[in-house]
Amino acid sequence: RTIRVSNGINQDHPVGNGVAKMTQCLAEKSGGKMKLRAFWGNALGGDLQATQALRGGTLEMVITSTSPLVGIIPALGVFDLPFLFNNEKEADAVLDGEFGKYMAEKLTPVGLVNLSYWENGFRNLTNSRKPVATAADMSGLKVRVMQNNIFLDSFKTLGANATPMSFGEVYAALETRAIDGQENPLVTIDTSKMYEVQKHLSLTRHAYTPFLALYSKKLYDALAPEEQKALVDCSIVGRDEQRRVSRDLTDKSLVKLKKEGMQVVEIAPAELAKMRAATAPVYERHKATIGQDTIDRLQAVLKPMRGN
Ligand code: KDG
Repeated sequence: RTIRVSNGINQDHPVGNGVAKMTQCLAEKSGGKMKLRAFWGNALGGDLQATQALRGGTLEMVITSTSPLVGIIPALGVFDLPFLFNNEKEADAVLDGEFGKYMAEKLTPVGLVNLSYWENGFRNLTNSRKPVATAADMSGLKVRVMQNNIFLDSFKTLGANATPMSFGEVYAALETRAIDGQENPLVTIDTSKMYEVQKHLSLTRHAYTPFLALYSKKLYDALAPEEQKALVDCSIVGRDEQRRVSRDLTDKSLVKLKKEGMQVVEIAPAELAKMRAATAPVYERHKATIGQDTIDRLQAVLKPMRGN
């Protein structure tokens, strides 16, 4: 079985490491009968388009951010809430535990099986016009965000001119100055070579996006139980490798971005606190769409970890 996997970034992104590890695992478990064939750089379409293909049963897998899928599963918007996670430990505890299972159960009714959660990561702002050290500095900046109302609301609240766009269009829009900036994890800014068209980097870590390792439910249900188990088990082997490489590469990507000439601004803690406070109302405005139960269950995981 050749399992086609769609993704929007390039093979040298940590997702490439995860896919390689998952492929090796599947070959071992299936005696070479199951393998992944990855299509990089949105070759099979953007995240939302590929996900719709899974639902139709015309594509096996996509590794996608949760953010573009909120039109299908509104509860996924919980992961777009600004400054939700403080660190990867919190993200892993939420995603790999009961809450992750609870969210995965919302995907099967819409034709999607989430094999495991991989890591897109903590997102940072880049732009071509000026250093951004405060929310006030964002005023007037035309910033691309994922096609997602919570990201739109968060960046408008911070004072930016937020513009929704699929990931595949971002590099060209930055190059032609149709937009001034965008926001993504450092490993994506690095492996998508955004340093070629972006001068300024602000280490905002304003959101943590998970990746969903999704399989078409139509196609998954047609597999033998041992094939299904191999996919889930090997997606977890891939996940652990992908997160390891992503966290190892993050610091190296920052060094590289500086070497490539990006001016890096560390946001002062007092300024980050102001950004958190400014975007706190975003939670209130979107909780009905996300669902109070979803928010409560996520907070129930975080509270004990934070000693409150
Ligand atoms: O397929 C995954 C990519 O599209 C991912 O990088 C999405 O973070 C993303 C963005 O900014 O659209």
